[in-house]
Amino acid sequence: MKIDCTLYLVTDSTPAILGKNHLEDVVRAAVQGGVTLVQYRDKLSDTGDLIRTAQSLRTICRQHSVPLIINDRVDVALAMDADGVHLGQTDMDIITARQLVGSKMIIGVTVSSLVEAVTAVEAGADYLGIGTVYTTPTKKDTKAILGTAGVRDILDGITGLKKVVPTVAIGGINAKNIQRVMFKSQGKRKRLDGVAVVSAIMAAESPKAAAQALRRLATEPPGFI
Ligand code: TZP
Ligand code: MG
Repeated sequence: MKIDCTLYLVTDSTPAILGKNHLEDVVRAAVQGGVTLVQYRDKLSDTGDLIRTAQSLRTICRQHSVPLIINDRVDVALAMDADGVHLGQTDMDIITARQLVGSKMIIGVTVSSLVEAVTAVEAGADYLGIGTVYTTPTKKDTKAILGTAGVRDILDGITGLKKVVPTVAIGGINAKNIQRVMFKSQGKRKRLDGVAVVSAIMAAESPKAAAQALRRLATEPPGFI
């Protein structure tokens, strides 16, 4: 499956982000607004609820041909036939996950250093989430704050690898800074394929309008940065 990472929505079901909204409604609005990839990230629900919610998100995503990726849980991804699974550095290792999910399922990996990025690509990751770019209340246990320069260093470091995988940046990205993150460095060097956001869409008054605006900003060359 071709992965379009331009605007990657990572969900969050905690009251601080979702408020009184329903997860399904927010995801539906976000895909209507132009999100190209969705990750169901839920650290609280038990396995049965995870599978049920993932199934209903999959129905919504498939209506818009948007792949649904499951955070952390290879078993949940397999149980409801997700399009992919997203693994952090302390989750199941990529080689074991690949043996379990086969070649068709997307495996995405979070990396916060060049060593992690090279290791993930060589182990068979299909895309990389590079972060954390900026400090964010959404995830307080972040290992490193990279800034745009740190993201740039990782992108430069993986440019020469035999396998090229799409990359997204994550962490504190919003409508104000998205173009800085996406377009700060161009030229021949590999640049990001997109950005991943949680609160910029999930906590927006109108997730659809927020997704539309972010999609436009992620694709249009900036006026200035
Ligand atoms: N991984 C690194 S930062 C982050 C994750 C899941 C949370 C990003 O949330 P937000 O609200 O887009 O800053
Ligand atoms: Mg994880």
